Amino acid sequence: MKNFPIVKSRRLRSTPYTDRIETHGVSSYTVYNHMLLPASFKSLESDYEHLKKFVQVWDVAAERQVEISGKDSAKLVQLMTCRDLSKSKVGKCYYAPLIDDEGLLVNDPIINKLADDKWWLSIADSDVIFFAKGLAAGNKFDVEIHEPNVNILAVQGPRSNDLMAKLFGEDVRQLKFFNFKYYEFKEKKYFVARSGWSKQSGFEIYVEDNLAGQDLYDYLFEYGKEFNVKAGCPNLIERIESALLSYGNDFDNRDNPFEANFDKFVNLDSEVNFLGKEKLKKLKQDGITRKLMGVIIDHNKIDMYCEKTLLDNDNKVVGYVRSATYSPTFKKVIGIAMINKPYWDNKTQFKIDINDKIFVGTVCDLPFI
Ligand code: THG
Repeated sequence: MKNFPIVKSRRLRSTPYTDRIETHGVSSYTVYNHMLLPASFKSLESDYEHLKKFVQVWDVAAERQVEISGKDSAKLVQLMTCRDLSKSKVGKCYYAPLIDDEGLLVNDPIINKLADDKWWLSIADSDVIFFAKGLAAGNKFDVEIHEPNVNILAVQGPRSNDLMAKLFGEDVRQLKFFNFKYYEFKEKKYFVARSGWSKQSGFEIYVEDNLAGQDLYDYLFEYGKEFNVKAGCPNLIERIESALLSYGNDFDNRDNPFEANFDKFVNLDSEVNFLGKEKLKKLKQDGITRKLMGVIIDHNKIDMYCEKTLLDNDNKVVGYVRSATYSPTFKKVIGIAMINKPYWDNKTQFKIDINDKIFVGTVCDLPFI
């Protein structure tokens, strides 16, 4: 596939950090929630090696917030997700699949509970705000729904603790995974969560003031010199190895939460009311016929811009690869694939056509690491 430049416009939104990441050498973008999301800096592989050893600052403003507040906000948020939020607490983040009336996936946000009547849904790439507004209008809920001006900076990598402590104080080291709190830097308060789209440990700063955020971006680099800080972004290799799923790539609105391995976030036995609950009960009873698994392919390169079919020796469909990359750790191509039930056995072999050549691979469990 040839690569072309991407034309920026008001519709393809920039972020408050776009000028800065361009100064820091961003080399490719993807589009996420109609916004620029950096995809690589030096190269996928060298970004990956750096992320696993040091600390990176990521412009993930494209992880937009859908703010839902008001008297019926808890009811609306619960209506959208199959995860039971009845015991949820202020200051905690919940990874929660959003489900429609057919029991199919709409998004997989992190839901932040700011107050009993105020929530931020930190969304993946689909237009959750219209889904939420439609449900609110149809149910005559007393809620306010809008996209606040929040632009996340993620600080990811093993040295992220040291860098964050240098800016926000030693206390920040105590913040637990999927909790958030406000911390001060230069007389301004910042919403800081222990989360992020890597398994290398890290934080996310939900910045609510563009100018302060731009200063903060620069300070992270100034203070981070001693930790070898670099600009980075969600890394395809790292996220596939860790099996961090990507809505629109690995699963979408044609898949249900069981097929996407979200079983532990599907609560069917509690009293809470959510869309598609009866459908999910039936799906659970009937059982699924395909699910996301890992694949390892004997090759050193793959270009993915659509699904690729996996076949067995009789040319029957084993499944479809949805994301894949070369992994310098495994020295093979690894991927996330929707695999049909007859082939769920770990170590099932398949064939795959990559640029008109046939390669062989095996099915495996996720995550890879
Ligand atoms: N951070 C924030 N918003 C986001 C993302 C993020 N919105 C879009 C996208 N990422 C949402 N998708 C995910 C997918 C996985 C995780 C978070 C967001 C994740 N999963 C952990 C895991 O799978 O191990 C933990 C899940 C758990 O057990 O609760 O972190 O990255 N702000």
